[in-house]
Amino acid sequence: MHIASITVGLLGVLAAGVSSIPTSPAAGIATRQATCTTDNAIVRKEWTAMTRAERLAYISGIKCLQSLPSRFPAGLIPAAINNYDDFTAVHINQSFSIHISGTFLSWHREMLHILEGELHSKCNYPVQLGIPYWNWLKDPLLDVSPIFSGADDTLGSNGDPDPNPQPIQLTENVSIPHGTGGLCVTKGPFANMEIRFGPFSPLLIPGGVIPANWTASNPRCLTRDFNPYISTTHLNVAFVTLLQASLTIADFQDRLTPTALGVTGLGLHRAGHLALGGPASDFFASPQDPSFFLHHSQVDRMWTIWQDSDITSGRRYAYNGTSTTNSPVGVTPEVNNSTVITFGPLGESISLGEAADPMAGRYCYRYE
Ligand SMILES: *[C@@H]1O[C@H](CO)[C@@H](O)[C@H](O)[C@H]1NC(C)=O
Ligand SMILES: *[C@@H]1O[C@H](CO)[C@@H](O)[C@H](O)[C@H]1NC(C)=O
Ligand SMILES: *[C@@H]1O[C@H](CO)[C@@H](O)[C@H](O)[C@H]1NC(C)=O
Ligand SMILES: *[C@@H]1O[C@H](CO)[C@@H](O)[C@H](O)[C@H]1NC(C)=O
Ligand SMILES: *[C@@H]1O[C@H](CO)[C@@H](O)[C@H](O)[C@H]1NC(C)=O
Ligand SMILES: *[C@@H]1O[C@H](CO)[C@@H](O)[C@H](O)[C@H]1NC(C)=O
Ligand SMILES: [Cu+2]
Repeated sequence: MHIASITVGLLGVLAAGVSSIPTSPAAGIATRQATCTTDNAIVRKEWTAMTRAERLAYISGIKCLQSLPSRFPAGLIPAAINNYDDFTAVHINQSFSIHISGTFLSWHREMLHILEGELHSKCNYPVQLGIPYWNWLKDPLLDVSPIFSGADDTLGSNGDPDPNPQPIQLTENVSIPHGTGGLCVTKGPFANMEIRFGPFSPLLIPGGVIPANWTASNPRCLTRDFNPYISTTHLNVAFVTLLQASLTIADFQDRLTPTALGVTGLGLHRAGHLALGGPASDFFASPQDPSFFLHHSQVDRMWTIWQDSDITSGRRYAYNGTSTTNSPVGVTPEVNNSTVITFGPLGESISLGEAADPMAGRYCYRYE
């Protein structure tokens, strides 16, 4: 299926009258896909390993997407005003198939790839540079964090402190201590950024149904609520070691996002979301916080490392679960290499098999 998009990309370049095909981003990516090597792969760097100029390019790339129009038909999704919002819209719409399911890792990998491609093709983001990642172990959620201090080359600060903080309810019977913020992000490039989707209560999750008014616009500021309890007790080296020691993809997925909260911890994927708080911890609408993509880049890095560590025993094409959240029996079939995942107006549909290898087929990126 990726052949079609390369053709369209080249035609687009030709139609635009660009004479030097090999230097255009679209043609460059097509060329790299044919012969992907360590040398020509897009490099996804840890945030602190990027130069200041690279960090600023990423920040302005996200702002660029926020300045471009939504790709949904006008009026269909009132909360989706811009191209960046489209990622949240597509994510919300598929919430109950792409989480705690057999499609989770593949779907989020492709979503990152689409964002990365749009940064390259529309927003002047350097073509050899990929989406950065948030190394949970290296960049804790502190006021001095290179990702979250609120300086001009960060993703913005914690939210301002809530004078009346309440415990955070995760399920009917499970709650966690409140964080140290809670109100609007007021420092850094995304200070007072407007978000419009949700908020959606986590108590909606067991019902498995997206609220009918999910497309409605509810403009407000981006908030965060950094949670030191979560980052120290759940987002730590012991859990990363346990994750990488997984012998099966079922265990690997379960250590990222366990179905049963509290039995084996929160899972690293869920803990990252909850450590940030605010919309970043919204099961449905989390891509609204730009840190979403750095967190998921780290999740994808974890998967990449695990896949690469034992390719002979089939980790590359290992799957477990169905296309429905919590993978209940008999609702949707067990996924396999041919299961198709979709991306609305953001991109073509692909099979899980096409999302299995960061260094082959439609992808050519590596983590550094
Ligand atoms: C939501 O997803 C379904 C398929 O799962 C699709 O048919 C529908 O068009 C999507 N809606 C929007 C608004 O993207
Ligand atoms: C929450 O606790 C109550 C009282 O113990 C129990 O009846 C209920 O089933 C629990 N809910 C869930 C989702 O486990
Ligand atoms: C959607 O409906 C719920 C339930 O009626 C309501 O609480 C919420 O404010 C509505 N959301 C928006 C964005 O209108
Ligand atoms: C997925 O993993 C679970 C738990 O290990 C297991 O019971 C189930 O059989 C697996 N499904 C497939 C298709 O391998
Ligand atoms: C993949 O799953 C689908 C749906 O259950 C099934 O029709 C198909 O035969 C499976 N393919 C393989 C190769 O097992
Ligand atoms: C899975 O699908 C990919 C892409 O279509 C293909 O390259 C690969 O050989 C398939 N692997 C298995 C084990 O079926
Ligand atoms: Cu998600």
